[in-house]
Amino acid sequence: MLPTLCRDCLTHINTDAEVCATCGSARLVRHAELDELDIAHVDCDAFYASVEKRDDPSLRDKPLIVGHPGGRGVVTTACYIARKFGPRSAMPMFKAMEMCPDAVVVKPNMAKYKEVSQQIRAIFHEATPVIEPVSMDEAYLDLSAETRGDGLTPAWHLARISRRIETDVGISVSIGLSYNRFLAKLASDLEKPRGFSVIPREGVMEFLAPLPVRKINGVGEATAKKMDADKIVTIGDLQALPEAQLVTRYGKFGNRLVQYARGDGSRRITPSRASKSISAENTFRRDTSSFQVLCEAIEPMCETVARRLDKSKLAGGTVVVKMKTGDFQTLTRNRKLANPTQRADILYQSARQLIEKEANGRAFRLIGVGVADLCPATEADPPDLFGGLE
Ligand code: TTP
Ligand code: MG
Repeated sequence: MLPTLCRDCLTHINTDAEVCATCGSARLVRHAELDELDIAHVDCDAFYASVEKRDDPSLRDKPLIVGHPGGRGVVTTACYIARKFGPRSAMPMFKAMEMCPDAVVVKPNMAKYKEVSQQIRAIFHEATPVIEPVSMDEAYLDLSAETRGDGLTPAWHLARISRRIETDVGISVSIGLSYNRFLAKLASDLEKPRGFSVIPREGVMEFLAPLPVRKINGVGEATAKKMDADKIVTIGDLQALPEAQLVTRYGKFGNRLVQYARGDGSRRITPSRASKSISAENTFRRDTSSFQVLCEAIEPMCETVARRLDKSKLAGGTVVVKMKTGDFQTLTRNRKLANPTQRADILYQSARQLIEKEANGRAFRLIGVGVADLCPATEADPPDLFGGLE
């Protein structure tokens, strides 16, 4: 019996049945390696168009193109109904309209897509802190046990993400699950829309062999043309060529192509640094100007921040102190650390120095400590700094 998960009710199924005994759904993911694979890529389906359809249900069953109509405009995206007639992203609008004259055209609304993107990211964060957004509508997720710290499987989290995005945000995503980034990204594109594809370790070269080389992330139009000329059409064609030949012809990318063709690639997911911070703060019962009281207040906050960093497998590269004066002015002071840290004592020492400069007799009603410039915990607190004792 192969590990199987129902994508609709999130039940792990212990039979070979074709439908879920709990909810009757046939949307099952079944694979021998399902519970071992932990690197995922999630990509929204026809992102801009899906958001527009969500907000105007009269568009739901119509071919929809998002872009600036007329003139020299190009298609930003086409919904899956319109795609049947040929329109694609980056195609001149006039050409798309020739192919699909009945298409409804809606202008892009970037502010709205950005908001949706943030909502989606918050849903990813419920599964793992190790998320690397690639663009507004796609991200890599590291769902290895060390990053999650719960007993649930990566596939369960992914099915839940997909279900939550459908119910709470109102659009759909496609999921790729594998053991490295390259394969996860490739997988998410295999069954669009509403897909959930798994690329296993076992037999990976055979799996990849029939796929077109254009499926490889990084093979753009120019490289694809060059490959056409070299009669490299499928990943199998790449597998058959000697590495030296590919390197001579495609430079450094040739090495990567060789790796990809074998199913090798990086697993490293780097959480976005700028978009997140972790902090704690407290309002005093009575305003205080005492440096000592301020420092005593931040000590437990540094512990809290350190604990949350540890739990999220992240480290902070910059310490941030926030202070609000009795007359409601907010001061924010930053200090970049020599190395990203997870340690409460290092946070405390830096925060203390920042506070010292501000505690010049003014009374404060609130103080907070946080970290920004987040990065993976593996980059934190190099042990040699502490004589190998840490
Ligand atoms: P994509 O994920 O490439 O495309 P998509 O989400 O529309 O469709 P798919 O189901 O194939 O993933 O890009 C995300 C959004 O980025 C897309 O909705 C519109 C925008 N975009 C452009 O503005 N120009 C482009 O050339 C592309 C490719 C995308
Ligand atoms: Mg997309």
